[in-house]
Amino acid sequence: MILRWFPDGDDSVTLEQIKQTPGVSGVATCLPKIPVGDVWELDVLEKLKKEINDAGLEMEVIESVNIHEDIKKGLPSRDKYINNYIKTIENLSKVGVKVLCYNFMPVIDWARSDLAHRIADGSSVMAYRHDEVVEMNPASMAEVMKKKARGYSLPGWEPERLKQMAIDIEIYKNMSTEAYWENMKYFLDAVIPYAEKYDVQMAIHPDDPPWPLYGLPKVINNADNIRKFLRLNPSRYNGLTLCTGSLGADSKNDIPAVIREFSGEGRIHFAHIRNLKHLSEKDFDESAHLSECGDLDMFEVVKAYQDTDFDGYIRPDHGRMIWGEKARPGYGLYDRALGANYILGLWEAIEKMKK
Ligand SMILES: [Mn+2]
Repeated sequence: MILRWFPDGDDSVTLEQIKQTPGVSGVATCLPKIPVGDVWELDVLEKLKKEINDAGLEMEVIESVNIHEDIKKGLPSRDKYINNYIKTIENLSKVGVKVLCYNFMPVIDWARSDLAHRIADGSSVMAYRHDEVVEMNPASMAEVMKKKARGYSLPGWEPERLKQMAIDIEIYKNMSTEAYWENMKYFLDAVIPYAEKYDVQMAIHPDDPPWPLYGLPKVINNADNIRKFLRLNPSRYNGLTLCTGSLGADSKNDIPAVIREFSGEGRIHFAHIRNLKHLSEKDFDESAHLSECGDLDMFEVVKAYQDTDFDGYIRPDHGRMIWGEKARPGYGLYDRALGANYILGLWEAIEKMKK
């Protein structure tokens, strides 16, 4: 069990607090200041590892090393960025990283219409209202995201990414989904042999939300497409970050069944566990982790992992903002600590019931 943590003072949650959270042994972290496409140098990684290890925590998962848009667009310059990515994997391996979480979403990373939506119990959550998102354009959504981020950087909404947004969207509008899949395969076939060589498991995060926006392709969004993705490169090092909240935003996705299938095949390396409440087909509020607070049955989620002998990393995903905490949206300490211990409680109960 790990928690996501952001370095360089860009997180209200301290490593000391994470260390004191029962059952949590490490963090999933990142280096958002490094421009997308650049190599993550060894000395920077060693320094980060030392800070985390000195706090008594492990740094075995990186979330995320973002993919340069030229790779997704299939431009000739992609080879340079792919070589940089491979060099980063080598350096991550040298500091003991086991899992690399990334996503292959074009232009826009995850999207919400509100980052602090008040719900009935007085807490606030991240919310998605499809009509509002469609009415916005990516640039105005970027403004909304920035305004409501309480001064923290939002992963996936890095400033250098926003500048290119409008230009890139036009390029993707003229690209077929099949061409997009081919660009993904080109990346995987180049990178996965090195992931194997350096023993770093690649773990793609599903698209969030799991449906197309602004005419951009969304591809990691249901069981069929995940199967297609895993077949692009059959190595076990070509695996998944299975995010219950991202895939679960589409209520047609049977999350426990998806976990059973892909965890059973040893292809899930990192589990993101969170819950959400649907208001209509494409409108939802994120919720507390507890089954009764959302639409996902967390007992079935945890049981699916356990029945398939899952031995990868788990983290509670976004939490609500509760108890007056002021933190990066989705990444306060309190609700994620509750989520982590709820998941660990389910895990212990299911494990002992089996014996
Ligand atoms: Mn997630």
